[in-house]
Amino acid sequence: MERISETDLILNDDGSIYHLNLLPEDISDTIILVGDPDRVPKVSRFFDTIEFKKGKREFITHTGRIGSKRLTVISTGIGTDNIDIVLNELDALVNIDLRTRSIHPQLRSIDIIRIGTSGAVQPDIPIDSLLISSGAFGFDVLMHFYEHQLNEKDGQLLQEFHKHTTHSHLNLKPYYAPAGKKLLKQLGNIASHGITLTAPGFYSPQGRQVRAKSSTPNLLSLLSSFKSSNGSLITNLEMETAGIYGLAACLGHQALSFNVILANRSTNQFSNNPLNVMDHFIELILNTIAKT
Ligand code: R1P
Repeated sequence: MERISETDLILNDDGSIYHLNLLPEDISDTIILVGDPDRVPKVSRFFDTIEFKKGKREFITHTGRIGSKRLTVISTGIGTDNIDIVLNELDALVNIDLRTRSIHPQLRSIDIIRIGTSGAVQPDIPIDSLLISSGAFGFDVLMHFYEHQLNEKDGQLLQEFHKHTTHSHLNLKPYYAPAGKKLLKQLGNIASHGITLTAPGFYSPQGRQVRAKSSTPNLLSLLSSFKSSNGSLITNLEMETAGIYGLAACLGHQALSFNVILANRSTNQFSNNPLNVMDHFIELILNTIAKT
């Protein structure tokens, strides 16, 4: 039985996992991830009971129940660098015996569901709508540090997108990761589907121009003009989904990302009521999860 070292897997004095500050019993098999720590109580207020609350840094956790369904909501903060921490530490909580530092002989799979905000890149996607990522391209580098495989269809999609981006002078090697099939089937009928682009920043990496000059002023049109040979389009931009999908697949977990579309980058519209819109979709998604 291989023992994972103290520096590979860091634990706190109480035996909890380093950043999330959680013990295995603190989390359920269904995890809701949100970016904003203030969104955690906005999710858990729909729980019938809350049994557990803890936080460290940007990682706030509430666990409770809706009916008999046990749910955990955790904030990740912004970006796929944080996703690396959250996904690896969640997996350690379910698949590693933290006392012996050995991998459980029987691996468990958990459901990881993101509820985040996002900007659409196609002009016909309405603001204040909900969109499910059927898959995500990553412009960040996270998944280049992990071994991960794509099926032939997804591999071809990635190749087509990579070729498309070489038309710009962006010297990037994008990666692709699909949504978890089981979750897409269970929860996929409450919104339309699209391909998400996960960006490694908020401003120029998402085509915004404020003061710093962008190297790629045509980024939005480069993304919105991509059409795969089977007709798939890039629908929206955010900062976590590709990392969540890629690492969940590596670790044998299911992941699905819901994007609340607050902005349309093509028509330059922004939601008049972002908090109420988010509340509405949190309730819809939780009710759908509770029925599974
Ligand atoms: C940027 O403002 C943040 O908002 C989006 C992006 O992915 C990024 O994390 O998601 P959240 O609203 O879930 O944080």
